[in-house]
Amino acid sequence: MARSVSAQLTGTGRRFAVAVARFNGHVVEGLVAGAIDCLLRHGVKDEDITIVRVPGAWELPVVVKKLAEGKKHHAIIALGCVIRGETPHFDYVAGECAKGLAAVALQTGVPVAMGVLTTDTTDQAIARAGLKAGNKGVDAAMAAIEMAGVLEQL
Ligand code: INI
Repeated sequence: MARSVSAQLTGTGRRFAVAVARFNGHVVEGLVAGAIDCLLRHGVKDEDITIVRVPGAWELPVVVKKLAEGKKHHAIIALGCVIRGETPHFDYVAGECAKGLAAVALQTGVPVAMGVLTTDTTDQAIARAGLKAGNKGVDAAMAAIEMAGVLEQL
């Protein structure tokens, strides 16, 4: 019979880091609240969560890399918000952030959950940070919990 690998959605006994971009903080703090609440409700202890704040989404990859290389966390959650309407260099900031986060996960083998909103408008961002369209911070935390469990089994 085929071997099937899938994870229980429990964070019990696991450690997570949350890297948070301060830019667009009014949106990002909704993502942080959602992610932390999700981790706690899935059994992660408060003292097993490390939160690191950086200026903007551009700075997330280097900090996530340092955290991943430290090998103290089972997964890392990156949270931020890049809004196209407010920046002519949206594509650079959002693109390099996403590429950098993906590269860190591949280079280190530590899962990095992508909780960086990239939207056209502030309203779209607010909607995805706990208002009308769910909370991308919760989604990222769930992905981090699942990936920690999957990797443990491989
Ligand atoms: N950083 C963001 O996280 N979101 C943005 O929308 C944004 N805009 O609009 O420019 C942004 N810029 C700052 C950038 O991430 C760096 O912090 C800055 O360039 C300093 O290196």
